[in-house]
Amino acid sequence: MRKAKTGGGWGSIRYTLRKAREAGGLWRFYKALRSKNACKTCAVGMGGQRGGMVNEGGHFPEVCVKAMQAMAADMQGAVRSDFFSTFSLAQLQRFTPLQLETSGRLTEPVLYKRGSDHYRSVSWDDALRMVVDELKSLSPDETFWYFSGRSSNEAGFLLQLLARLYGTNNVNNCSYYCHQASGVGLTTVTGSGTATLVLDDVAHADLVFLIGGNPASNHPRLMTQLKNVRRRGGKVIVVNPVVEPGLVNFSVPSDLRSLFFGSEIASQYVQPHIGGDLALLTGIAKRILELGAIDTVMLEQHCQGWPELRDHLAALDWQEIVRKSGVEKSDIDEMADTYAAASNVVFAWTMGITHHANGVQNVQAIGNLALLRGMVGRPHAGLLPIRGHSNIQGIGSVGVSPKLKDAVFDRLQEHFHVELPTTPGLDTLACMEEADAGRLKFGLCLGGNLYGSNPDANFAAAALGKLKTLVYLSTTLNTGHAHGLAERTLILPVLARDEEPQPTTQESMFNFVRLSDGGPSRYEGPKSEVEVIASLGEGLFAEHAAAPVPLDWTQMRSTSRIREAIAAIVPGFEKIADIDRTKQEFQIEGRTFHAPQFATVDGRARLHIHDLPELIGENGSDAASTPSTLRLMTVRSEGQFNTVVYEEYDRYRGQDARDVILLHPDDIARLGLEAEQRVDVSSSTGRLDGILVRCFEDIRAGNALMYYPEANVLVPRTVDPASRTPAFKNVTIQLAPSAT
Ligand SMILES: Nc1nc2c(c(=O)[nH]1)N[C@H]1C(S)=C(S)[C@@H](COP(=O)(O)OP(=O)(O)OC[C@H]3O[C@@H](n4cnc5c(=O)[nH]c(N)nc54)[C@H](O)[C@@H]3O)O[C@H]1N2
Ligand SMILES: Nc1nc2c(c(=O)[nH]1)N[C@H]1C(S)=C(S)[C@@H](COP(=O)(O)OP(=O)(O)OC[C@H]3O[C@@H](n4cnc5c(=O)[nH]c(N)nc54)[C@H](O)[C@@H]3O)O[C@H]1N2
Ligand SMILES: [Mo]
Repeated sequence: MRKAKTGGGWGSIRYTLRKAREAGGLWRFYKALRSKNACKTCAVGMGGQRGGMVNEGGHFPEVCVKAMQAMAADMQGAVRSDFFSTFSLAQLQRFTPLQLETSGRLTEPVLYKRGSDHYRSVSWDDALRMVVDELKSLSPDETFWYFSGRSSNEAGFLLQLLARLYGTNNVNNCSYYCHQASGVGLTTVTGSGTATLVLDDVAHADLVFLIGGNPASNHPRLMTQLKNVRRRGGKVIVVNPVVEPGLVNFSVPSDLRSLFFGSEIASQYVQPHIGGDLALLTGIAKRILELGAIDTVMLEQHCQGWPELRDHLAALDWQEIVRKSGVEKSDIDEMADTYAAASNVVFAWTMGITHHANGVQNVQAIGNLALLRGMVGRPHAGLLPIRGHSNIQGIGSVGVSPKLKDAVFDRLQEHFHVELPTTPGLDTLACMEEADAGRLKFGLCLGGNLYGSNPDANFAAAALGKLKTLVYLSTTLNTGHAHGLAERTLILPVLARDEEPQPTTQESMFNFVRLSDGGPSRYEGPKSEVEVIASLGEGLFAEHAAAPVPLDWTQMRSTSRIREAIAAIVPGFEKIADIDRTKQEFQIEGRTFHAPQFATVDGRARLHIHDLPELIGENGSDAASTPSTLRLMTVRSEGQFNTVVYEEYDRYRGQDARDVILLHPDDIARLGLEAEQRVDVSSSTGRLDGILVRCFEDIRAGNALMYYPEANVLVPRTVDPASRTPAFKNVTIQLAPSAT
């Protein structure tokens, strides 16, 4: 398959027309996309009260093939009424993620009991009673509650409240497999865990560092901003072991000049080794210090730790930096020169930074670099973690984490006159490990695919299999509904955001809260997430003599009542109380730093010092390392959304299959392999046989690329100790020719 020469462009437009046909016609599809609902895909922030395809700066049209994919999937038609009686579990297990996703929207609760061949339908009443009875029979810390990032603030808030009032803090979300390192890292830098800037700041940047992300596929709307930076005469430095075609050139479909002629994106493209970022970022910082291009007022008056960082940088050895980053000194110098000459600099990053055993340190090193030149704490510059799911940030803000912020904890108790548990809650991987140890009995997942997103897929299936009861609130089927089933697994069908009967809210990665109107339900059967949760609350607490709770769960069926509670409880969310009446979407107070006054106790930002880690597999840093060791990253293709694979091919990287490993021609030769040959890939955790070797010049030699989620069999449960984020991007692997 030929690799795309540019990202976006006519390919995206052709794709749009195809998706529109699938969704029942162009006009119906356009109306759905333009409805006043926050976009369902990533967290760049689109839609809401200004209508779909409008960004936070009010710009229209913002087109994105991913939004179309997600919308077409929600409009695809209901699952056939005989689907679950026709296909046995064994057959579902052989379905690809695409076949599961396109089986149709779920419309009735279904139950699988171990020993039987099929899921069977159950009534809503029976399903809800089953969950309530099970919870009543367990002790709260035998349960866990996992949240994906597509649900609303209202559903997120209500479910975490339910879990805590029930008595457990085992409340967590997919962020622990995603941007947790950003949240923890940023908090140690600015005192606040999210982006320090707003969209308008990006619109004034003259330099963007884009580190460890592939927004051409995963955040296409951000590409417009990058194109604009270049058009204004600014620069974009991309740091990525892989040359992603869409980051070299991208045709923004909504811009005619860009559509016809393409837009150059990267002005400098730097390819470190996987895991080389900390050394590289530290190297740029050292060079900035050597150039004297530092903001002394910022460092001396508004930061803690400057003398220590200055001495540390000065003492570092260039050879060590070059060796541990894999980047030549001349390239580091060029990056530093560009940085020193720029006035408004934005640092943006994604999973190439967080999916490492030193993810938090990576984020801190980005913080250091930005603070060195005073690029945090003023307009038109700052730190920008490019978030994943459309409402993952909101879910975290409203309390979906094992430990609540002190203010939220206190106000929750006060507001509802309740006492919340103080036992420590488990993060996502810890829940899996406790389940595996047989200490958890029950899990409830508000969306997502906990099985498919986990490292060590075989372990994940075994761990979930030890639960007595697993409950999914889902819109469509995914691999988690076929693998890793508990003794009893229940799937409850829910409405998508734009089918909600009442308004809901979402938060973008720029800390902007949007109002979604909802809309008519497309199918008979699914219920709104809030309704399901409130029903569980009514059942669980109504006659729960042991723990009488004064909260009226029937009132909690109203999203506006829930918003009143969020406004009273979550700092910065006061304006959410009457957002459905005012229609005033808003920026959350206290998170954007346009002045050098930070959210730390003394108002100063923090600088951090790190030892530079060895690249894995080199210098004996890793027990498994041999001359044939490679570093493996597991990433998304152009045609997938997390564990949901919409297309088997990857248009940008020119791949027509997913059971492939992309290797640099030098590595293919070094290992005595040939392109198109099948190999067995093994790691300390697992093995995948019969994987096709693909010659891929765009990857830095010494590193390999495979697709998530299939490659999760190989990913060990190694986590960043500071954030508990797994090292999905840095796996030591060995290859051997397949026997057949
Ligand atoms: N279409 C679509 N959009 C999505 C998603 C999706 O699956 N599909 N997922 C959403 C979610 S939840 C998230 S978190 C984001 C994910 O968005 P990304 O983080 O862009 O997604 P990944 O495919 O994981 O790609 C990470 C990039 O990091 C690079 N990389 C790997 N290892 C390293 C390293 O050590 N250093 C550096 N500097 N780079 C490295 C890879 O080459 C790749 O280009 O996208 C969100 N948006
Ligand atoms: N190897 C490897 N593993 C990874 C990653 C990686 O890069 N490499 N990335 C990690 C990252 S960044 C993330 S965020 C996780 C993803 O982890 P998750 O968020 O758990 O997984 P998704 O695949 O996004 O979940 C998709 C499912 O959500 C359901 N869904 C969709 N819309 C809705 C809705 O409106 N409401 C409800 N209730 N359900 C809905 C559908 O059933 C769909 O099948 O995976 C992580 N795992
Ligand atoms: Mo994510």
